Amino acid sequence: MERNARESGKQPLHLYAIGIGSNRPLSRHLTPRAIVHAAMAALDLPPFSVVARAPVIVTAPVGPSMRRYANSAAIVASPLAPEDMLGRLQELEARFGRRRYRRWGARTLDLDMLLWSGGAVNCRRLTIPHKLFRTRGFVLRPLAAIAPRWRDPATGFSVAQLAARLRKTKAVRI
Ligand code: A4P
Ligand code: MG
Repeated sequence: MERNARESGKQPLHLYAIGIGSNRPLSRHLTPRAIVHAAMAALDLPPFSVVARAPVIVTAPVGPSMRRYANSAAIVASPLAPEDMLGRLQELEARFGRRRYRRWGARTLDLDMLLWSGGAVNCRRLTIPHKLFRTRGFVLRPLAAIAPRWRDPATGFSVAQLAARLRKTKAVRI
């Protein structure tokens, strides 16, 4: 694919599974759900394009924040390499009013790279697959709706299998 892309003068496209979350409104109209939809629209403009979008779900907060979240996921194609992608996603978060006060604090928009078509990345600023995505229903439920067969390079399990395993663990705990 890369060679064909070079011959045609086009850059090769990578695929990213992006987790989207919001639990702080920006205004009366820009509720968390509306912010998630607006973020999806922004992810469909160059240098990105949306290949698949999951429904938006409402989830109970994990961590210190008390507010419920709107969560979703999208499969995004882009020529950007992971580190450049991180920079562009953080710019997008800032455009949607994101301020970083404390880890896991309430936020207008959180965009996490869950998986990418190139496998694993481990550097100071970036870990892909996202280090917590296997243990989180608010990530796996929407992701399983659009990419059930995408395999986690670390465990070999598909997203659908990871979601089923998580459901079982939760059922046992209850
Ligand atoms: N970073 C490393 N790997 C990645 C990656 N794969 N994608 C670094 C994106 N960023 C990555 O992230 C902190 C740093 O992680 C970044 O500067 C980047 O260099 P952040 O977005 O600034 O901070 P954060 O989101 O508070 O931290 P973190 O660890 O990403 O938290 P999570 O995992 O995003 O969890 N409950 C519900 N129901 N729904 C939610 O969406 N989200 C969180 C936040 C907690 N509870 C939640 C939800
Ligand atoms: Mg984050």
